Amino acid sequence: MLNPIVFITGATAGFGKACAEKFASNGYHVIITGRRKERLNELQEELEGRYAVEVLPLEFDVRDFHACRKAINSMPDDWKNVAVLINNAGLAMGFSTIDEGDISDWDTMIDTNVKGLLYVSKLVIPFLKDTKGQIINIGSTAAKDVYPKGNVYCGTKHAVDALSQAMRIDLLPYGIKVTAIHPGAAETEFSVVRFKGDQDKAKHVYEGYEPLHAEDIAETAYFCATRPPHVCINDLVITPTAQANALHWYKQP
Ligand code: NDP
Ligand code: 8X3
Repeated sequence: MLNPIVFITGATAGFGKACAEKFASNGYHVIITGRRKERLNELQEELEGRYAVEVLPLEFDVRDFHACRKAINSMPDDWKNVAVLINNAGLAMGFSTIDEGDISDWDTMIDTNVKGLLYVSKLVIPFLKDTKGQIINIGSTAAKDVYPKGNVYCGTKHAVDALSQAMRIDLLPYGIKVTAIHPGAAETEFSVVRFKGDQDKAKHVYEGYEPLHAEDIAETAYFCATRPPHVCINDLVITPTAQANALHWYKQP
């Protein structure tokens, strides 16, 4: 496989799916992962039909280390030549003050956003050592500021920020670049998941301004992945123009 390979977690929707499209359209072979097998198969068909690249779908839950290991170990050797890992799978679950938070929502966020990112990184870093590759972690503006009712989600994204810094230090000897991209509000399935299927509440998040589109983040990830070997973009915050940070907005009434 002569073309570079990108490994994207959470490619069944939102940023991950847009990254798969962006990298495939630029000649990357793409490993797409997520729990929804049908969506993975559809995306594989779509991308292979449209671009001269190969797509490897891997169905697994990032919260389950054994499942991560089984899926990643099952990859044919050709596919282990990973140049870029995009740790994107993640979610917010629930929106309440800390005293009213739901324990299982907390577990879901911590297990997915923090432990899942660590599990996949642990398994893919050996490949990146061989390719002198790059890790792109998707954080959030919630990694930089804490907002009311954001508590545990913000905690997990602050952890992604810290882990990105830690990876950058520890992986220096291997020439592995580590980039963290911290998006503000983007209209994906994110809020539908956070509000547990309540479409009205989800829609309300994006009213009165133009949110980011998933493609904006995909473009940014692709830019970061295509800098010359001596350049590493460490940390980027990208918001809608109407959003200054996790707390300050200008919304039209
Ligand atoms: P989406 O809900 O649209 O997509 C989330 C993706 O993550 C899906 O492909 C989903 O796949 C995958 N995923 C979730 N849980 C798991 C799991 N346990 N195992 C494997 N895959 C999982 O959200 P976004 O695209 O918006 O979010 C992507 C990342 O960006 C997340 O880390 C999020 O926190 C972050 N982010 C989002 C922002 C936004 O406003 N949208 C802003 C800042 C950061 P499946 O369900 O098939 O498993
Ligand atoms: C997602 C954006 O503002 O809901 O990370 O935290 S926000």
